[in-house]
Amino acid sequence: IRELVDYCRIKGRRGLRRQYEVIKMEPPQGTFDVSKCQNNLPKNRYTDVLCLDHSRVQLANDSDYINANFVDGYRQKNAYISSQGPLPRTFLDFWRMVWEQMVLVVVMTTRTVERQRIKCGQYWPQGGEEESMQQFGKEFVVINTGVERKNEYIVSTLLLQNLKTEESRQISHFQYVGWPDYDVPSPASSFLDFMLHVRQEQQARVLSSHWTGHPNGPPMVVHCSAGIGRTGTFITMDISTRRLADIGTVDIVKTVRRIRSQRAFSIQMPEQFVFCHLGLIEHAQREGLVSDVNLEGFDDSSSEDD
Ligand code: PTR
Ligand code: PTR
Repeated sequence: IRELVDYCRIKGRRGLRRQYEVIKMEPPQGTFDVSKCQNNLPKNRYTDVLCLDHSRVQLANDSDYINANFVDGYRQKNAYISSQGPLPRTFLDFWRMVWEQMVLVVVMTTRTVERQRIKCGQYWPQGGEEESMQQFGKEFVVINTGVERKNEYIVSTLLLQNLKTEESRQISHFQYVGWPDYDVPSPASSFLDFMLHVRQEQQARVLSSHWTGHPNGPPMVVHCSAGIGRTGTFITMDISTRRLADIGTVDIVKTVRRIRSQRAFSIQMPEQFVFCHLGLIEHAQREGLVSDVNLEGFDDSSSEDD
């Protein structure tokens, strides 16, 4: 982690931003054919944010398309599903995906409305004085059985009932509300609390479920509006902190490239890439892995070029 601090100090904010621009220029490897099918176009929230075919999540239906990709985690295949914020016409598909992939935790890093624009549909019941139950087609009923408000995020416990099989499952829904699009979460400490809480909850849910696969459990769904900027940042941080805990080092560039190879365009803004570095350093400080961090000159415009 010392190396990361030194690296950041030498590169400076400008150097990191430039490094991100290099990554951003690399064209995605793969095709987007299914996303572009005439029938599927209305299922994409943004015409310029499509799914790579090779890693997309397929629904069990005849019409199997949803704008979501599997993304590998730290030593865990398909640890995440990165998806766009559901559209009203894809709410049912979203819950089908959650059911079929046995998802236990949903992470949402956007508000439904930001700057007077709709960023994501209200696909789950908010509970409390809002509504506590929603039905999706003839297939699912979702009941909000409890809401816990934290500093910058809200945790809801949802009961997902499958009307066809008459089974039901509990799911935790985490919504981070302090993270505007094209931006970074602030303060970083609240984001770190959020990320660690999500991780803890996933562990707890896995232990109390009948899951028999990878010890870290089924994929966690992570979405924002487009499912690339904030979602990519969350996943980069989650992978990097796990790696740091395991082997004591991080490789943010490699991690971002790998995520982008499965969910194209992940991490949208230079500042989100910078945040991955600064957030990790803050995490390491909180964990007592490093002290007296010196980032003097980080913001100087005269920082060394790449
Ligand atoms: N067409 C939009 C744009 O170009 O801005 C797509 C877009 C929207 C991309 C939101 C990223 C966005 O941010 P996030 O992935 O964090 O929701
Ligand atoms: N998403 C674009 C990109 O990263 O290429 C940039 C962009 C940023 C586009 C903001 C649109 C934006 O504004 P609004 O949120 O109002 O759509």
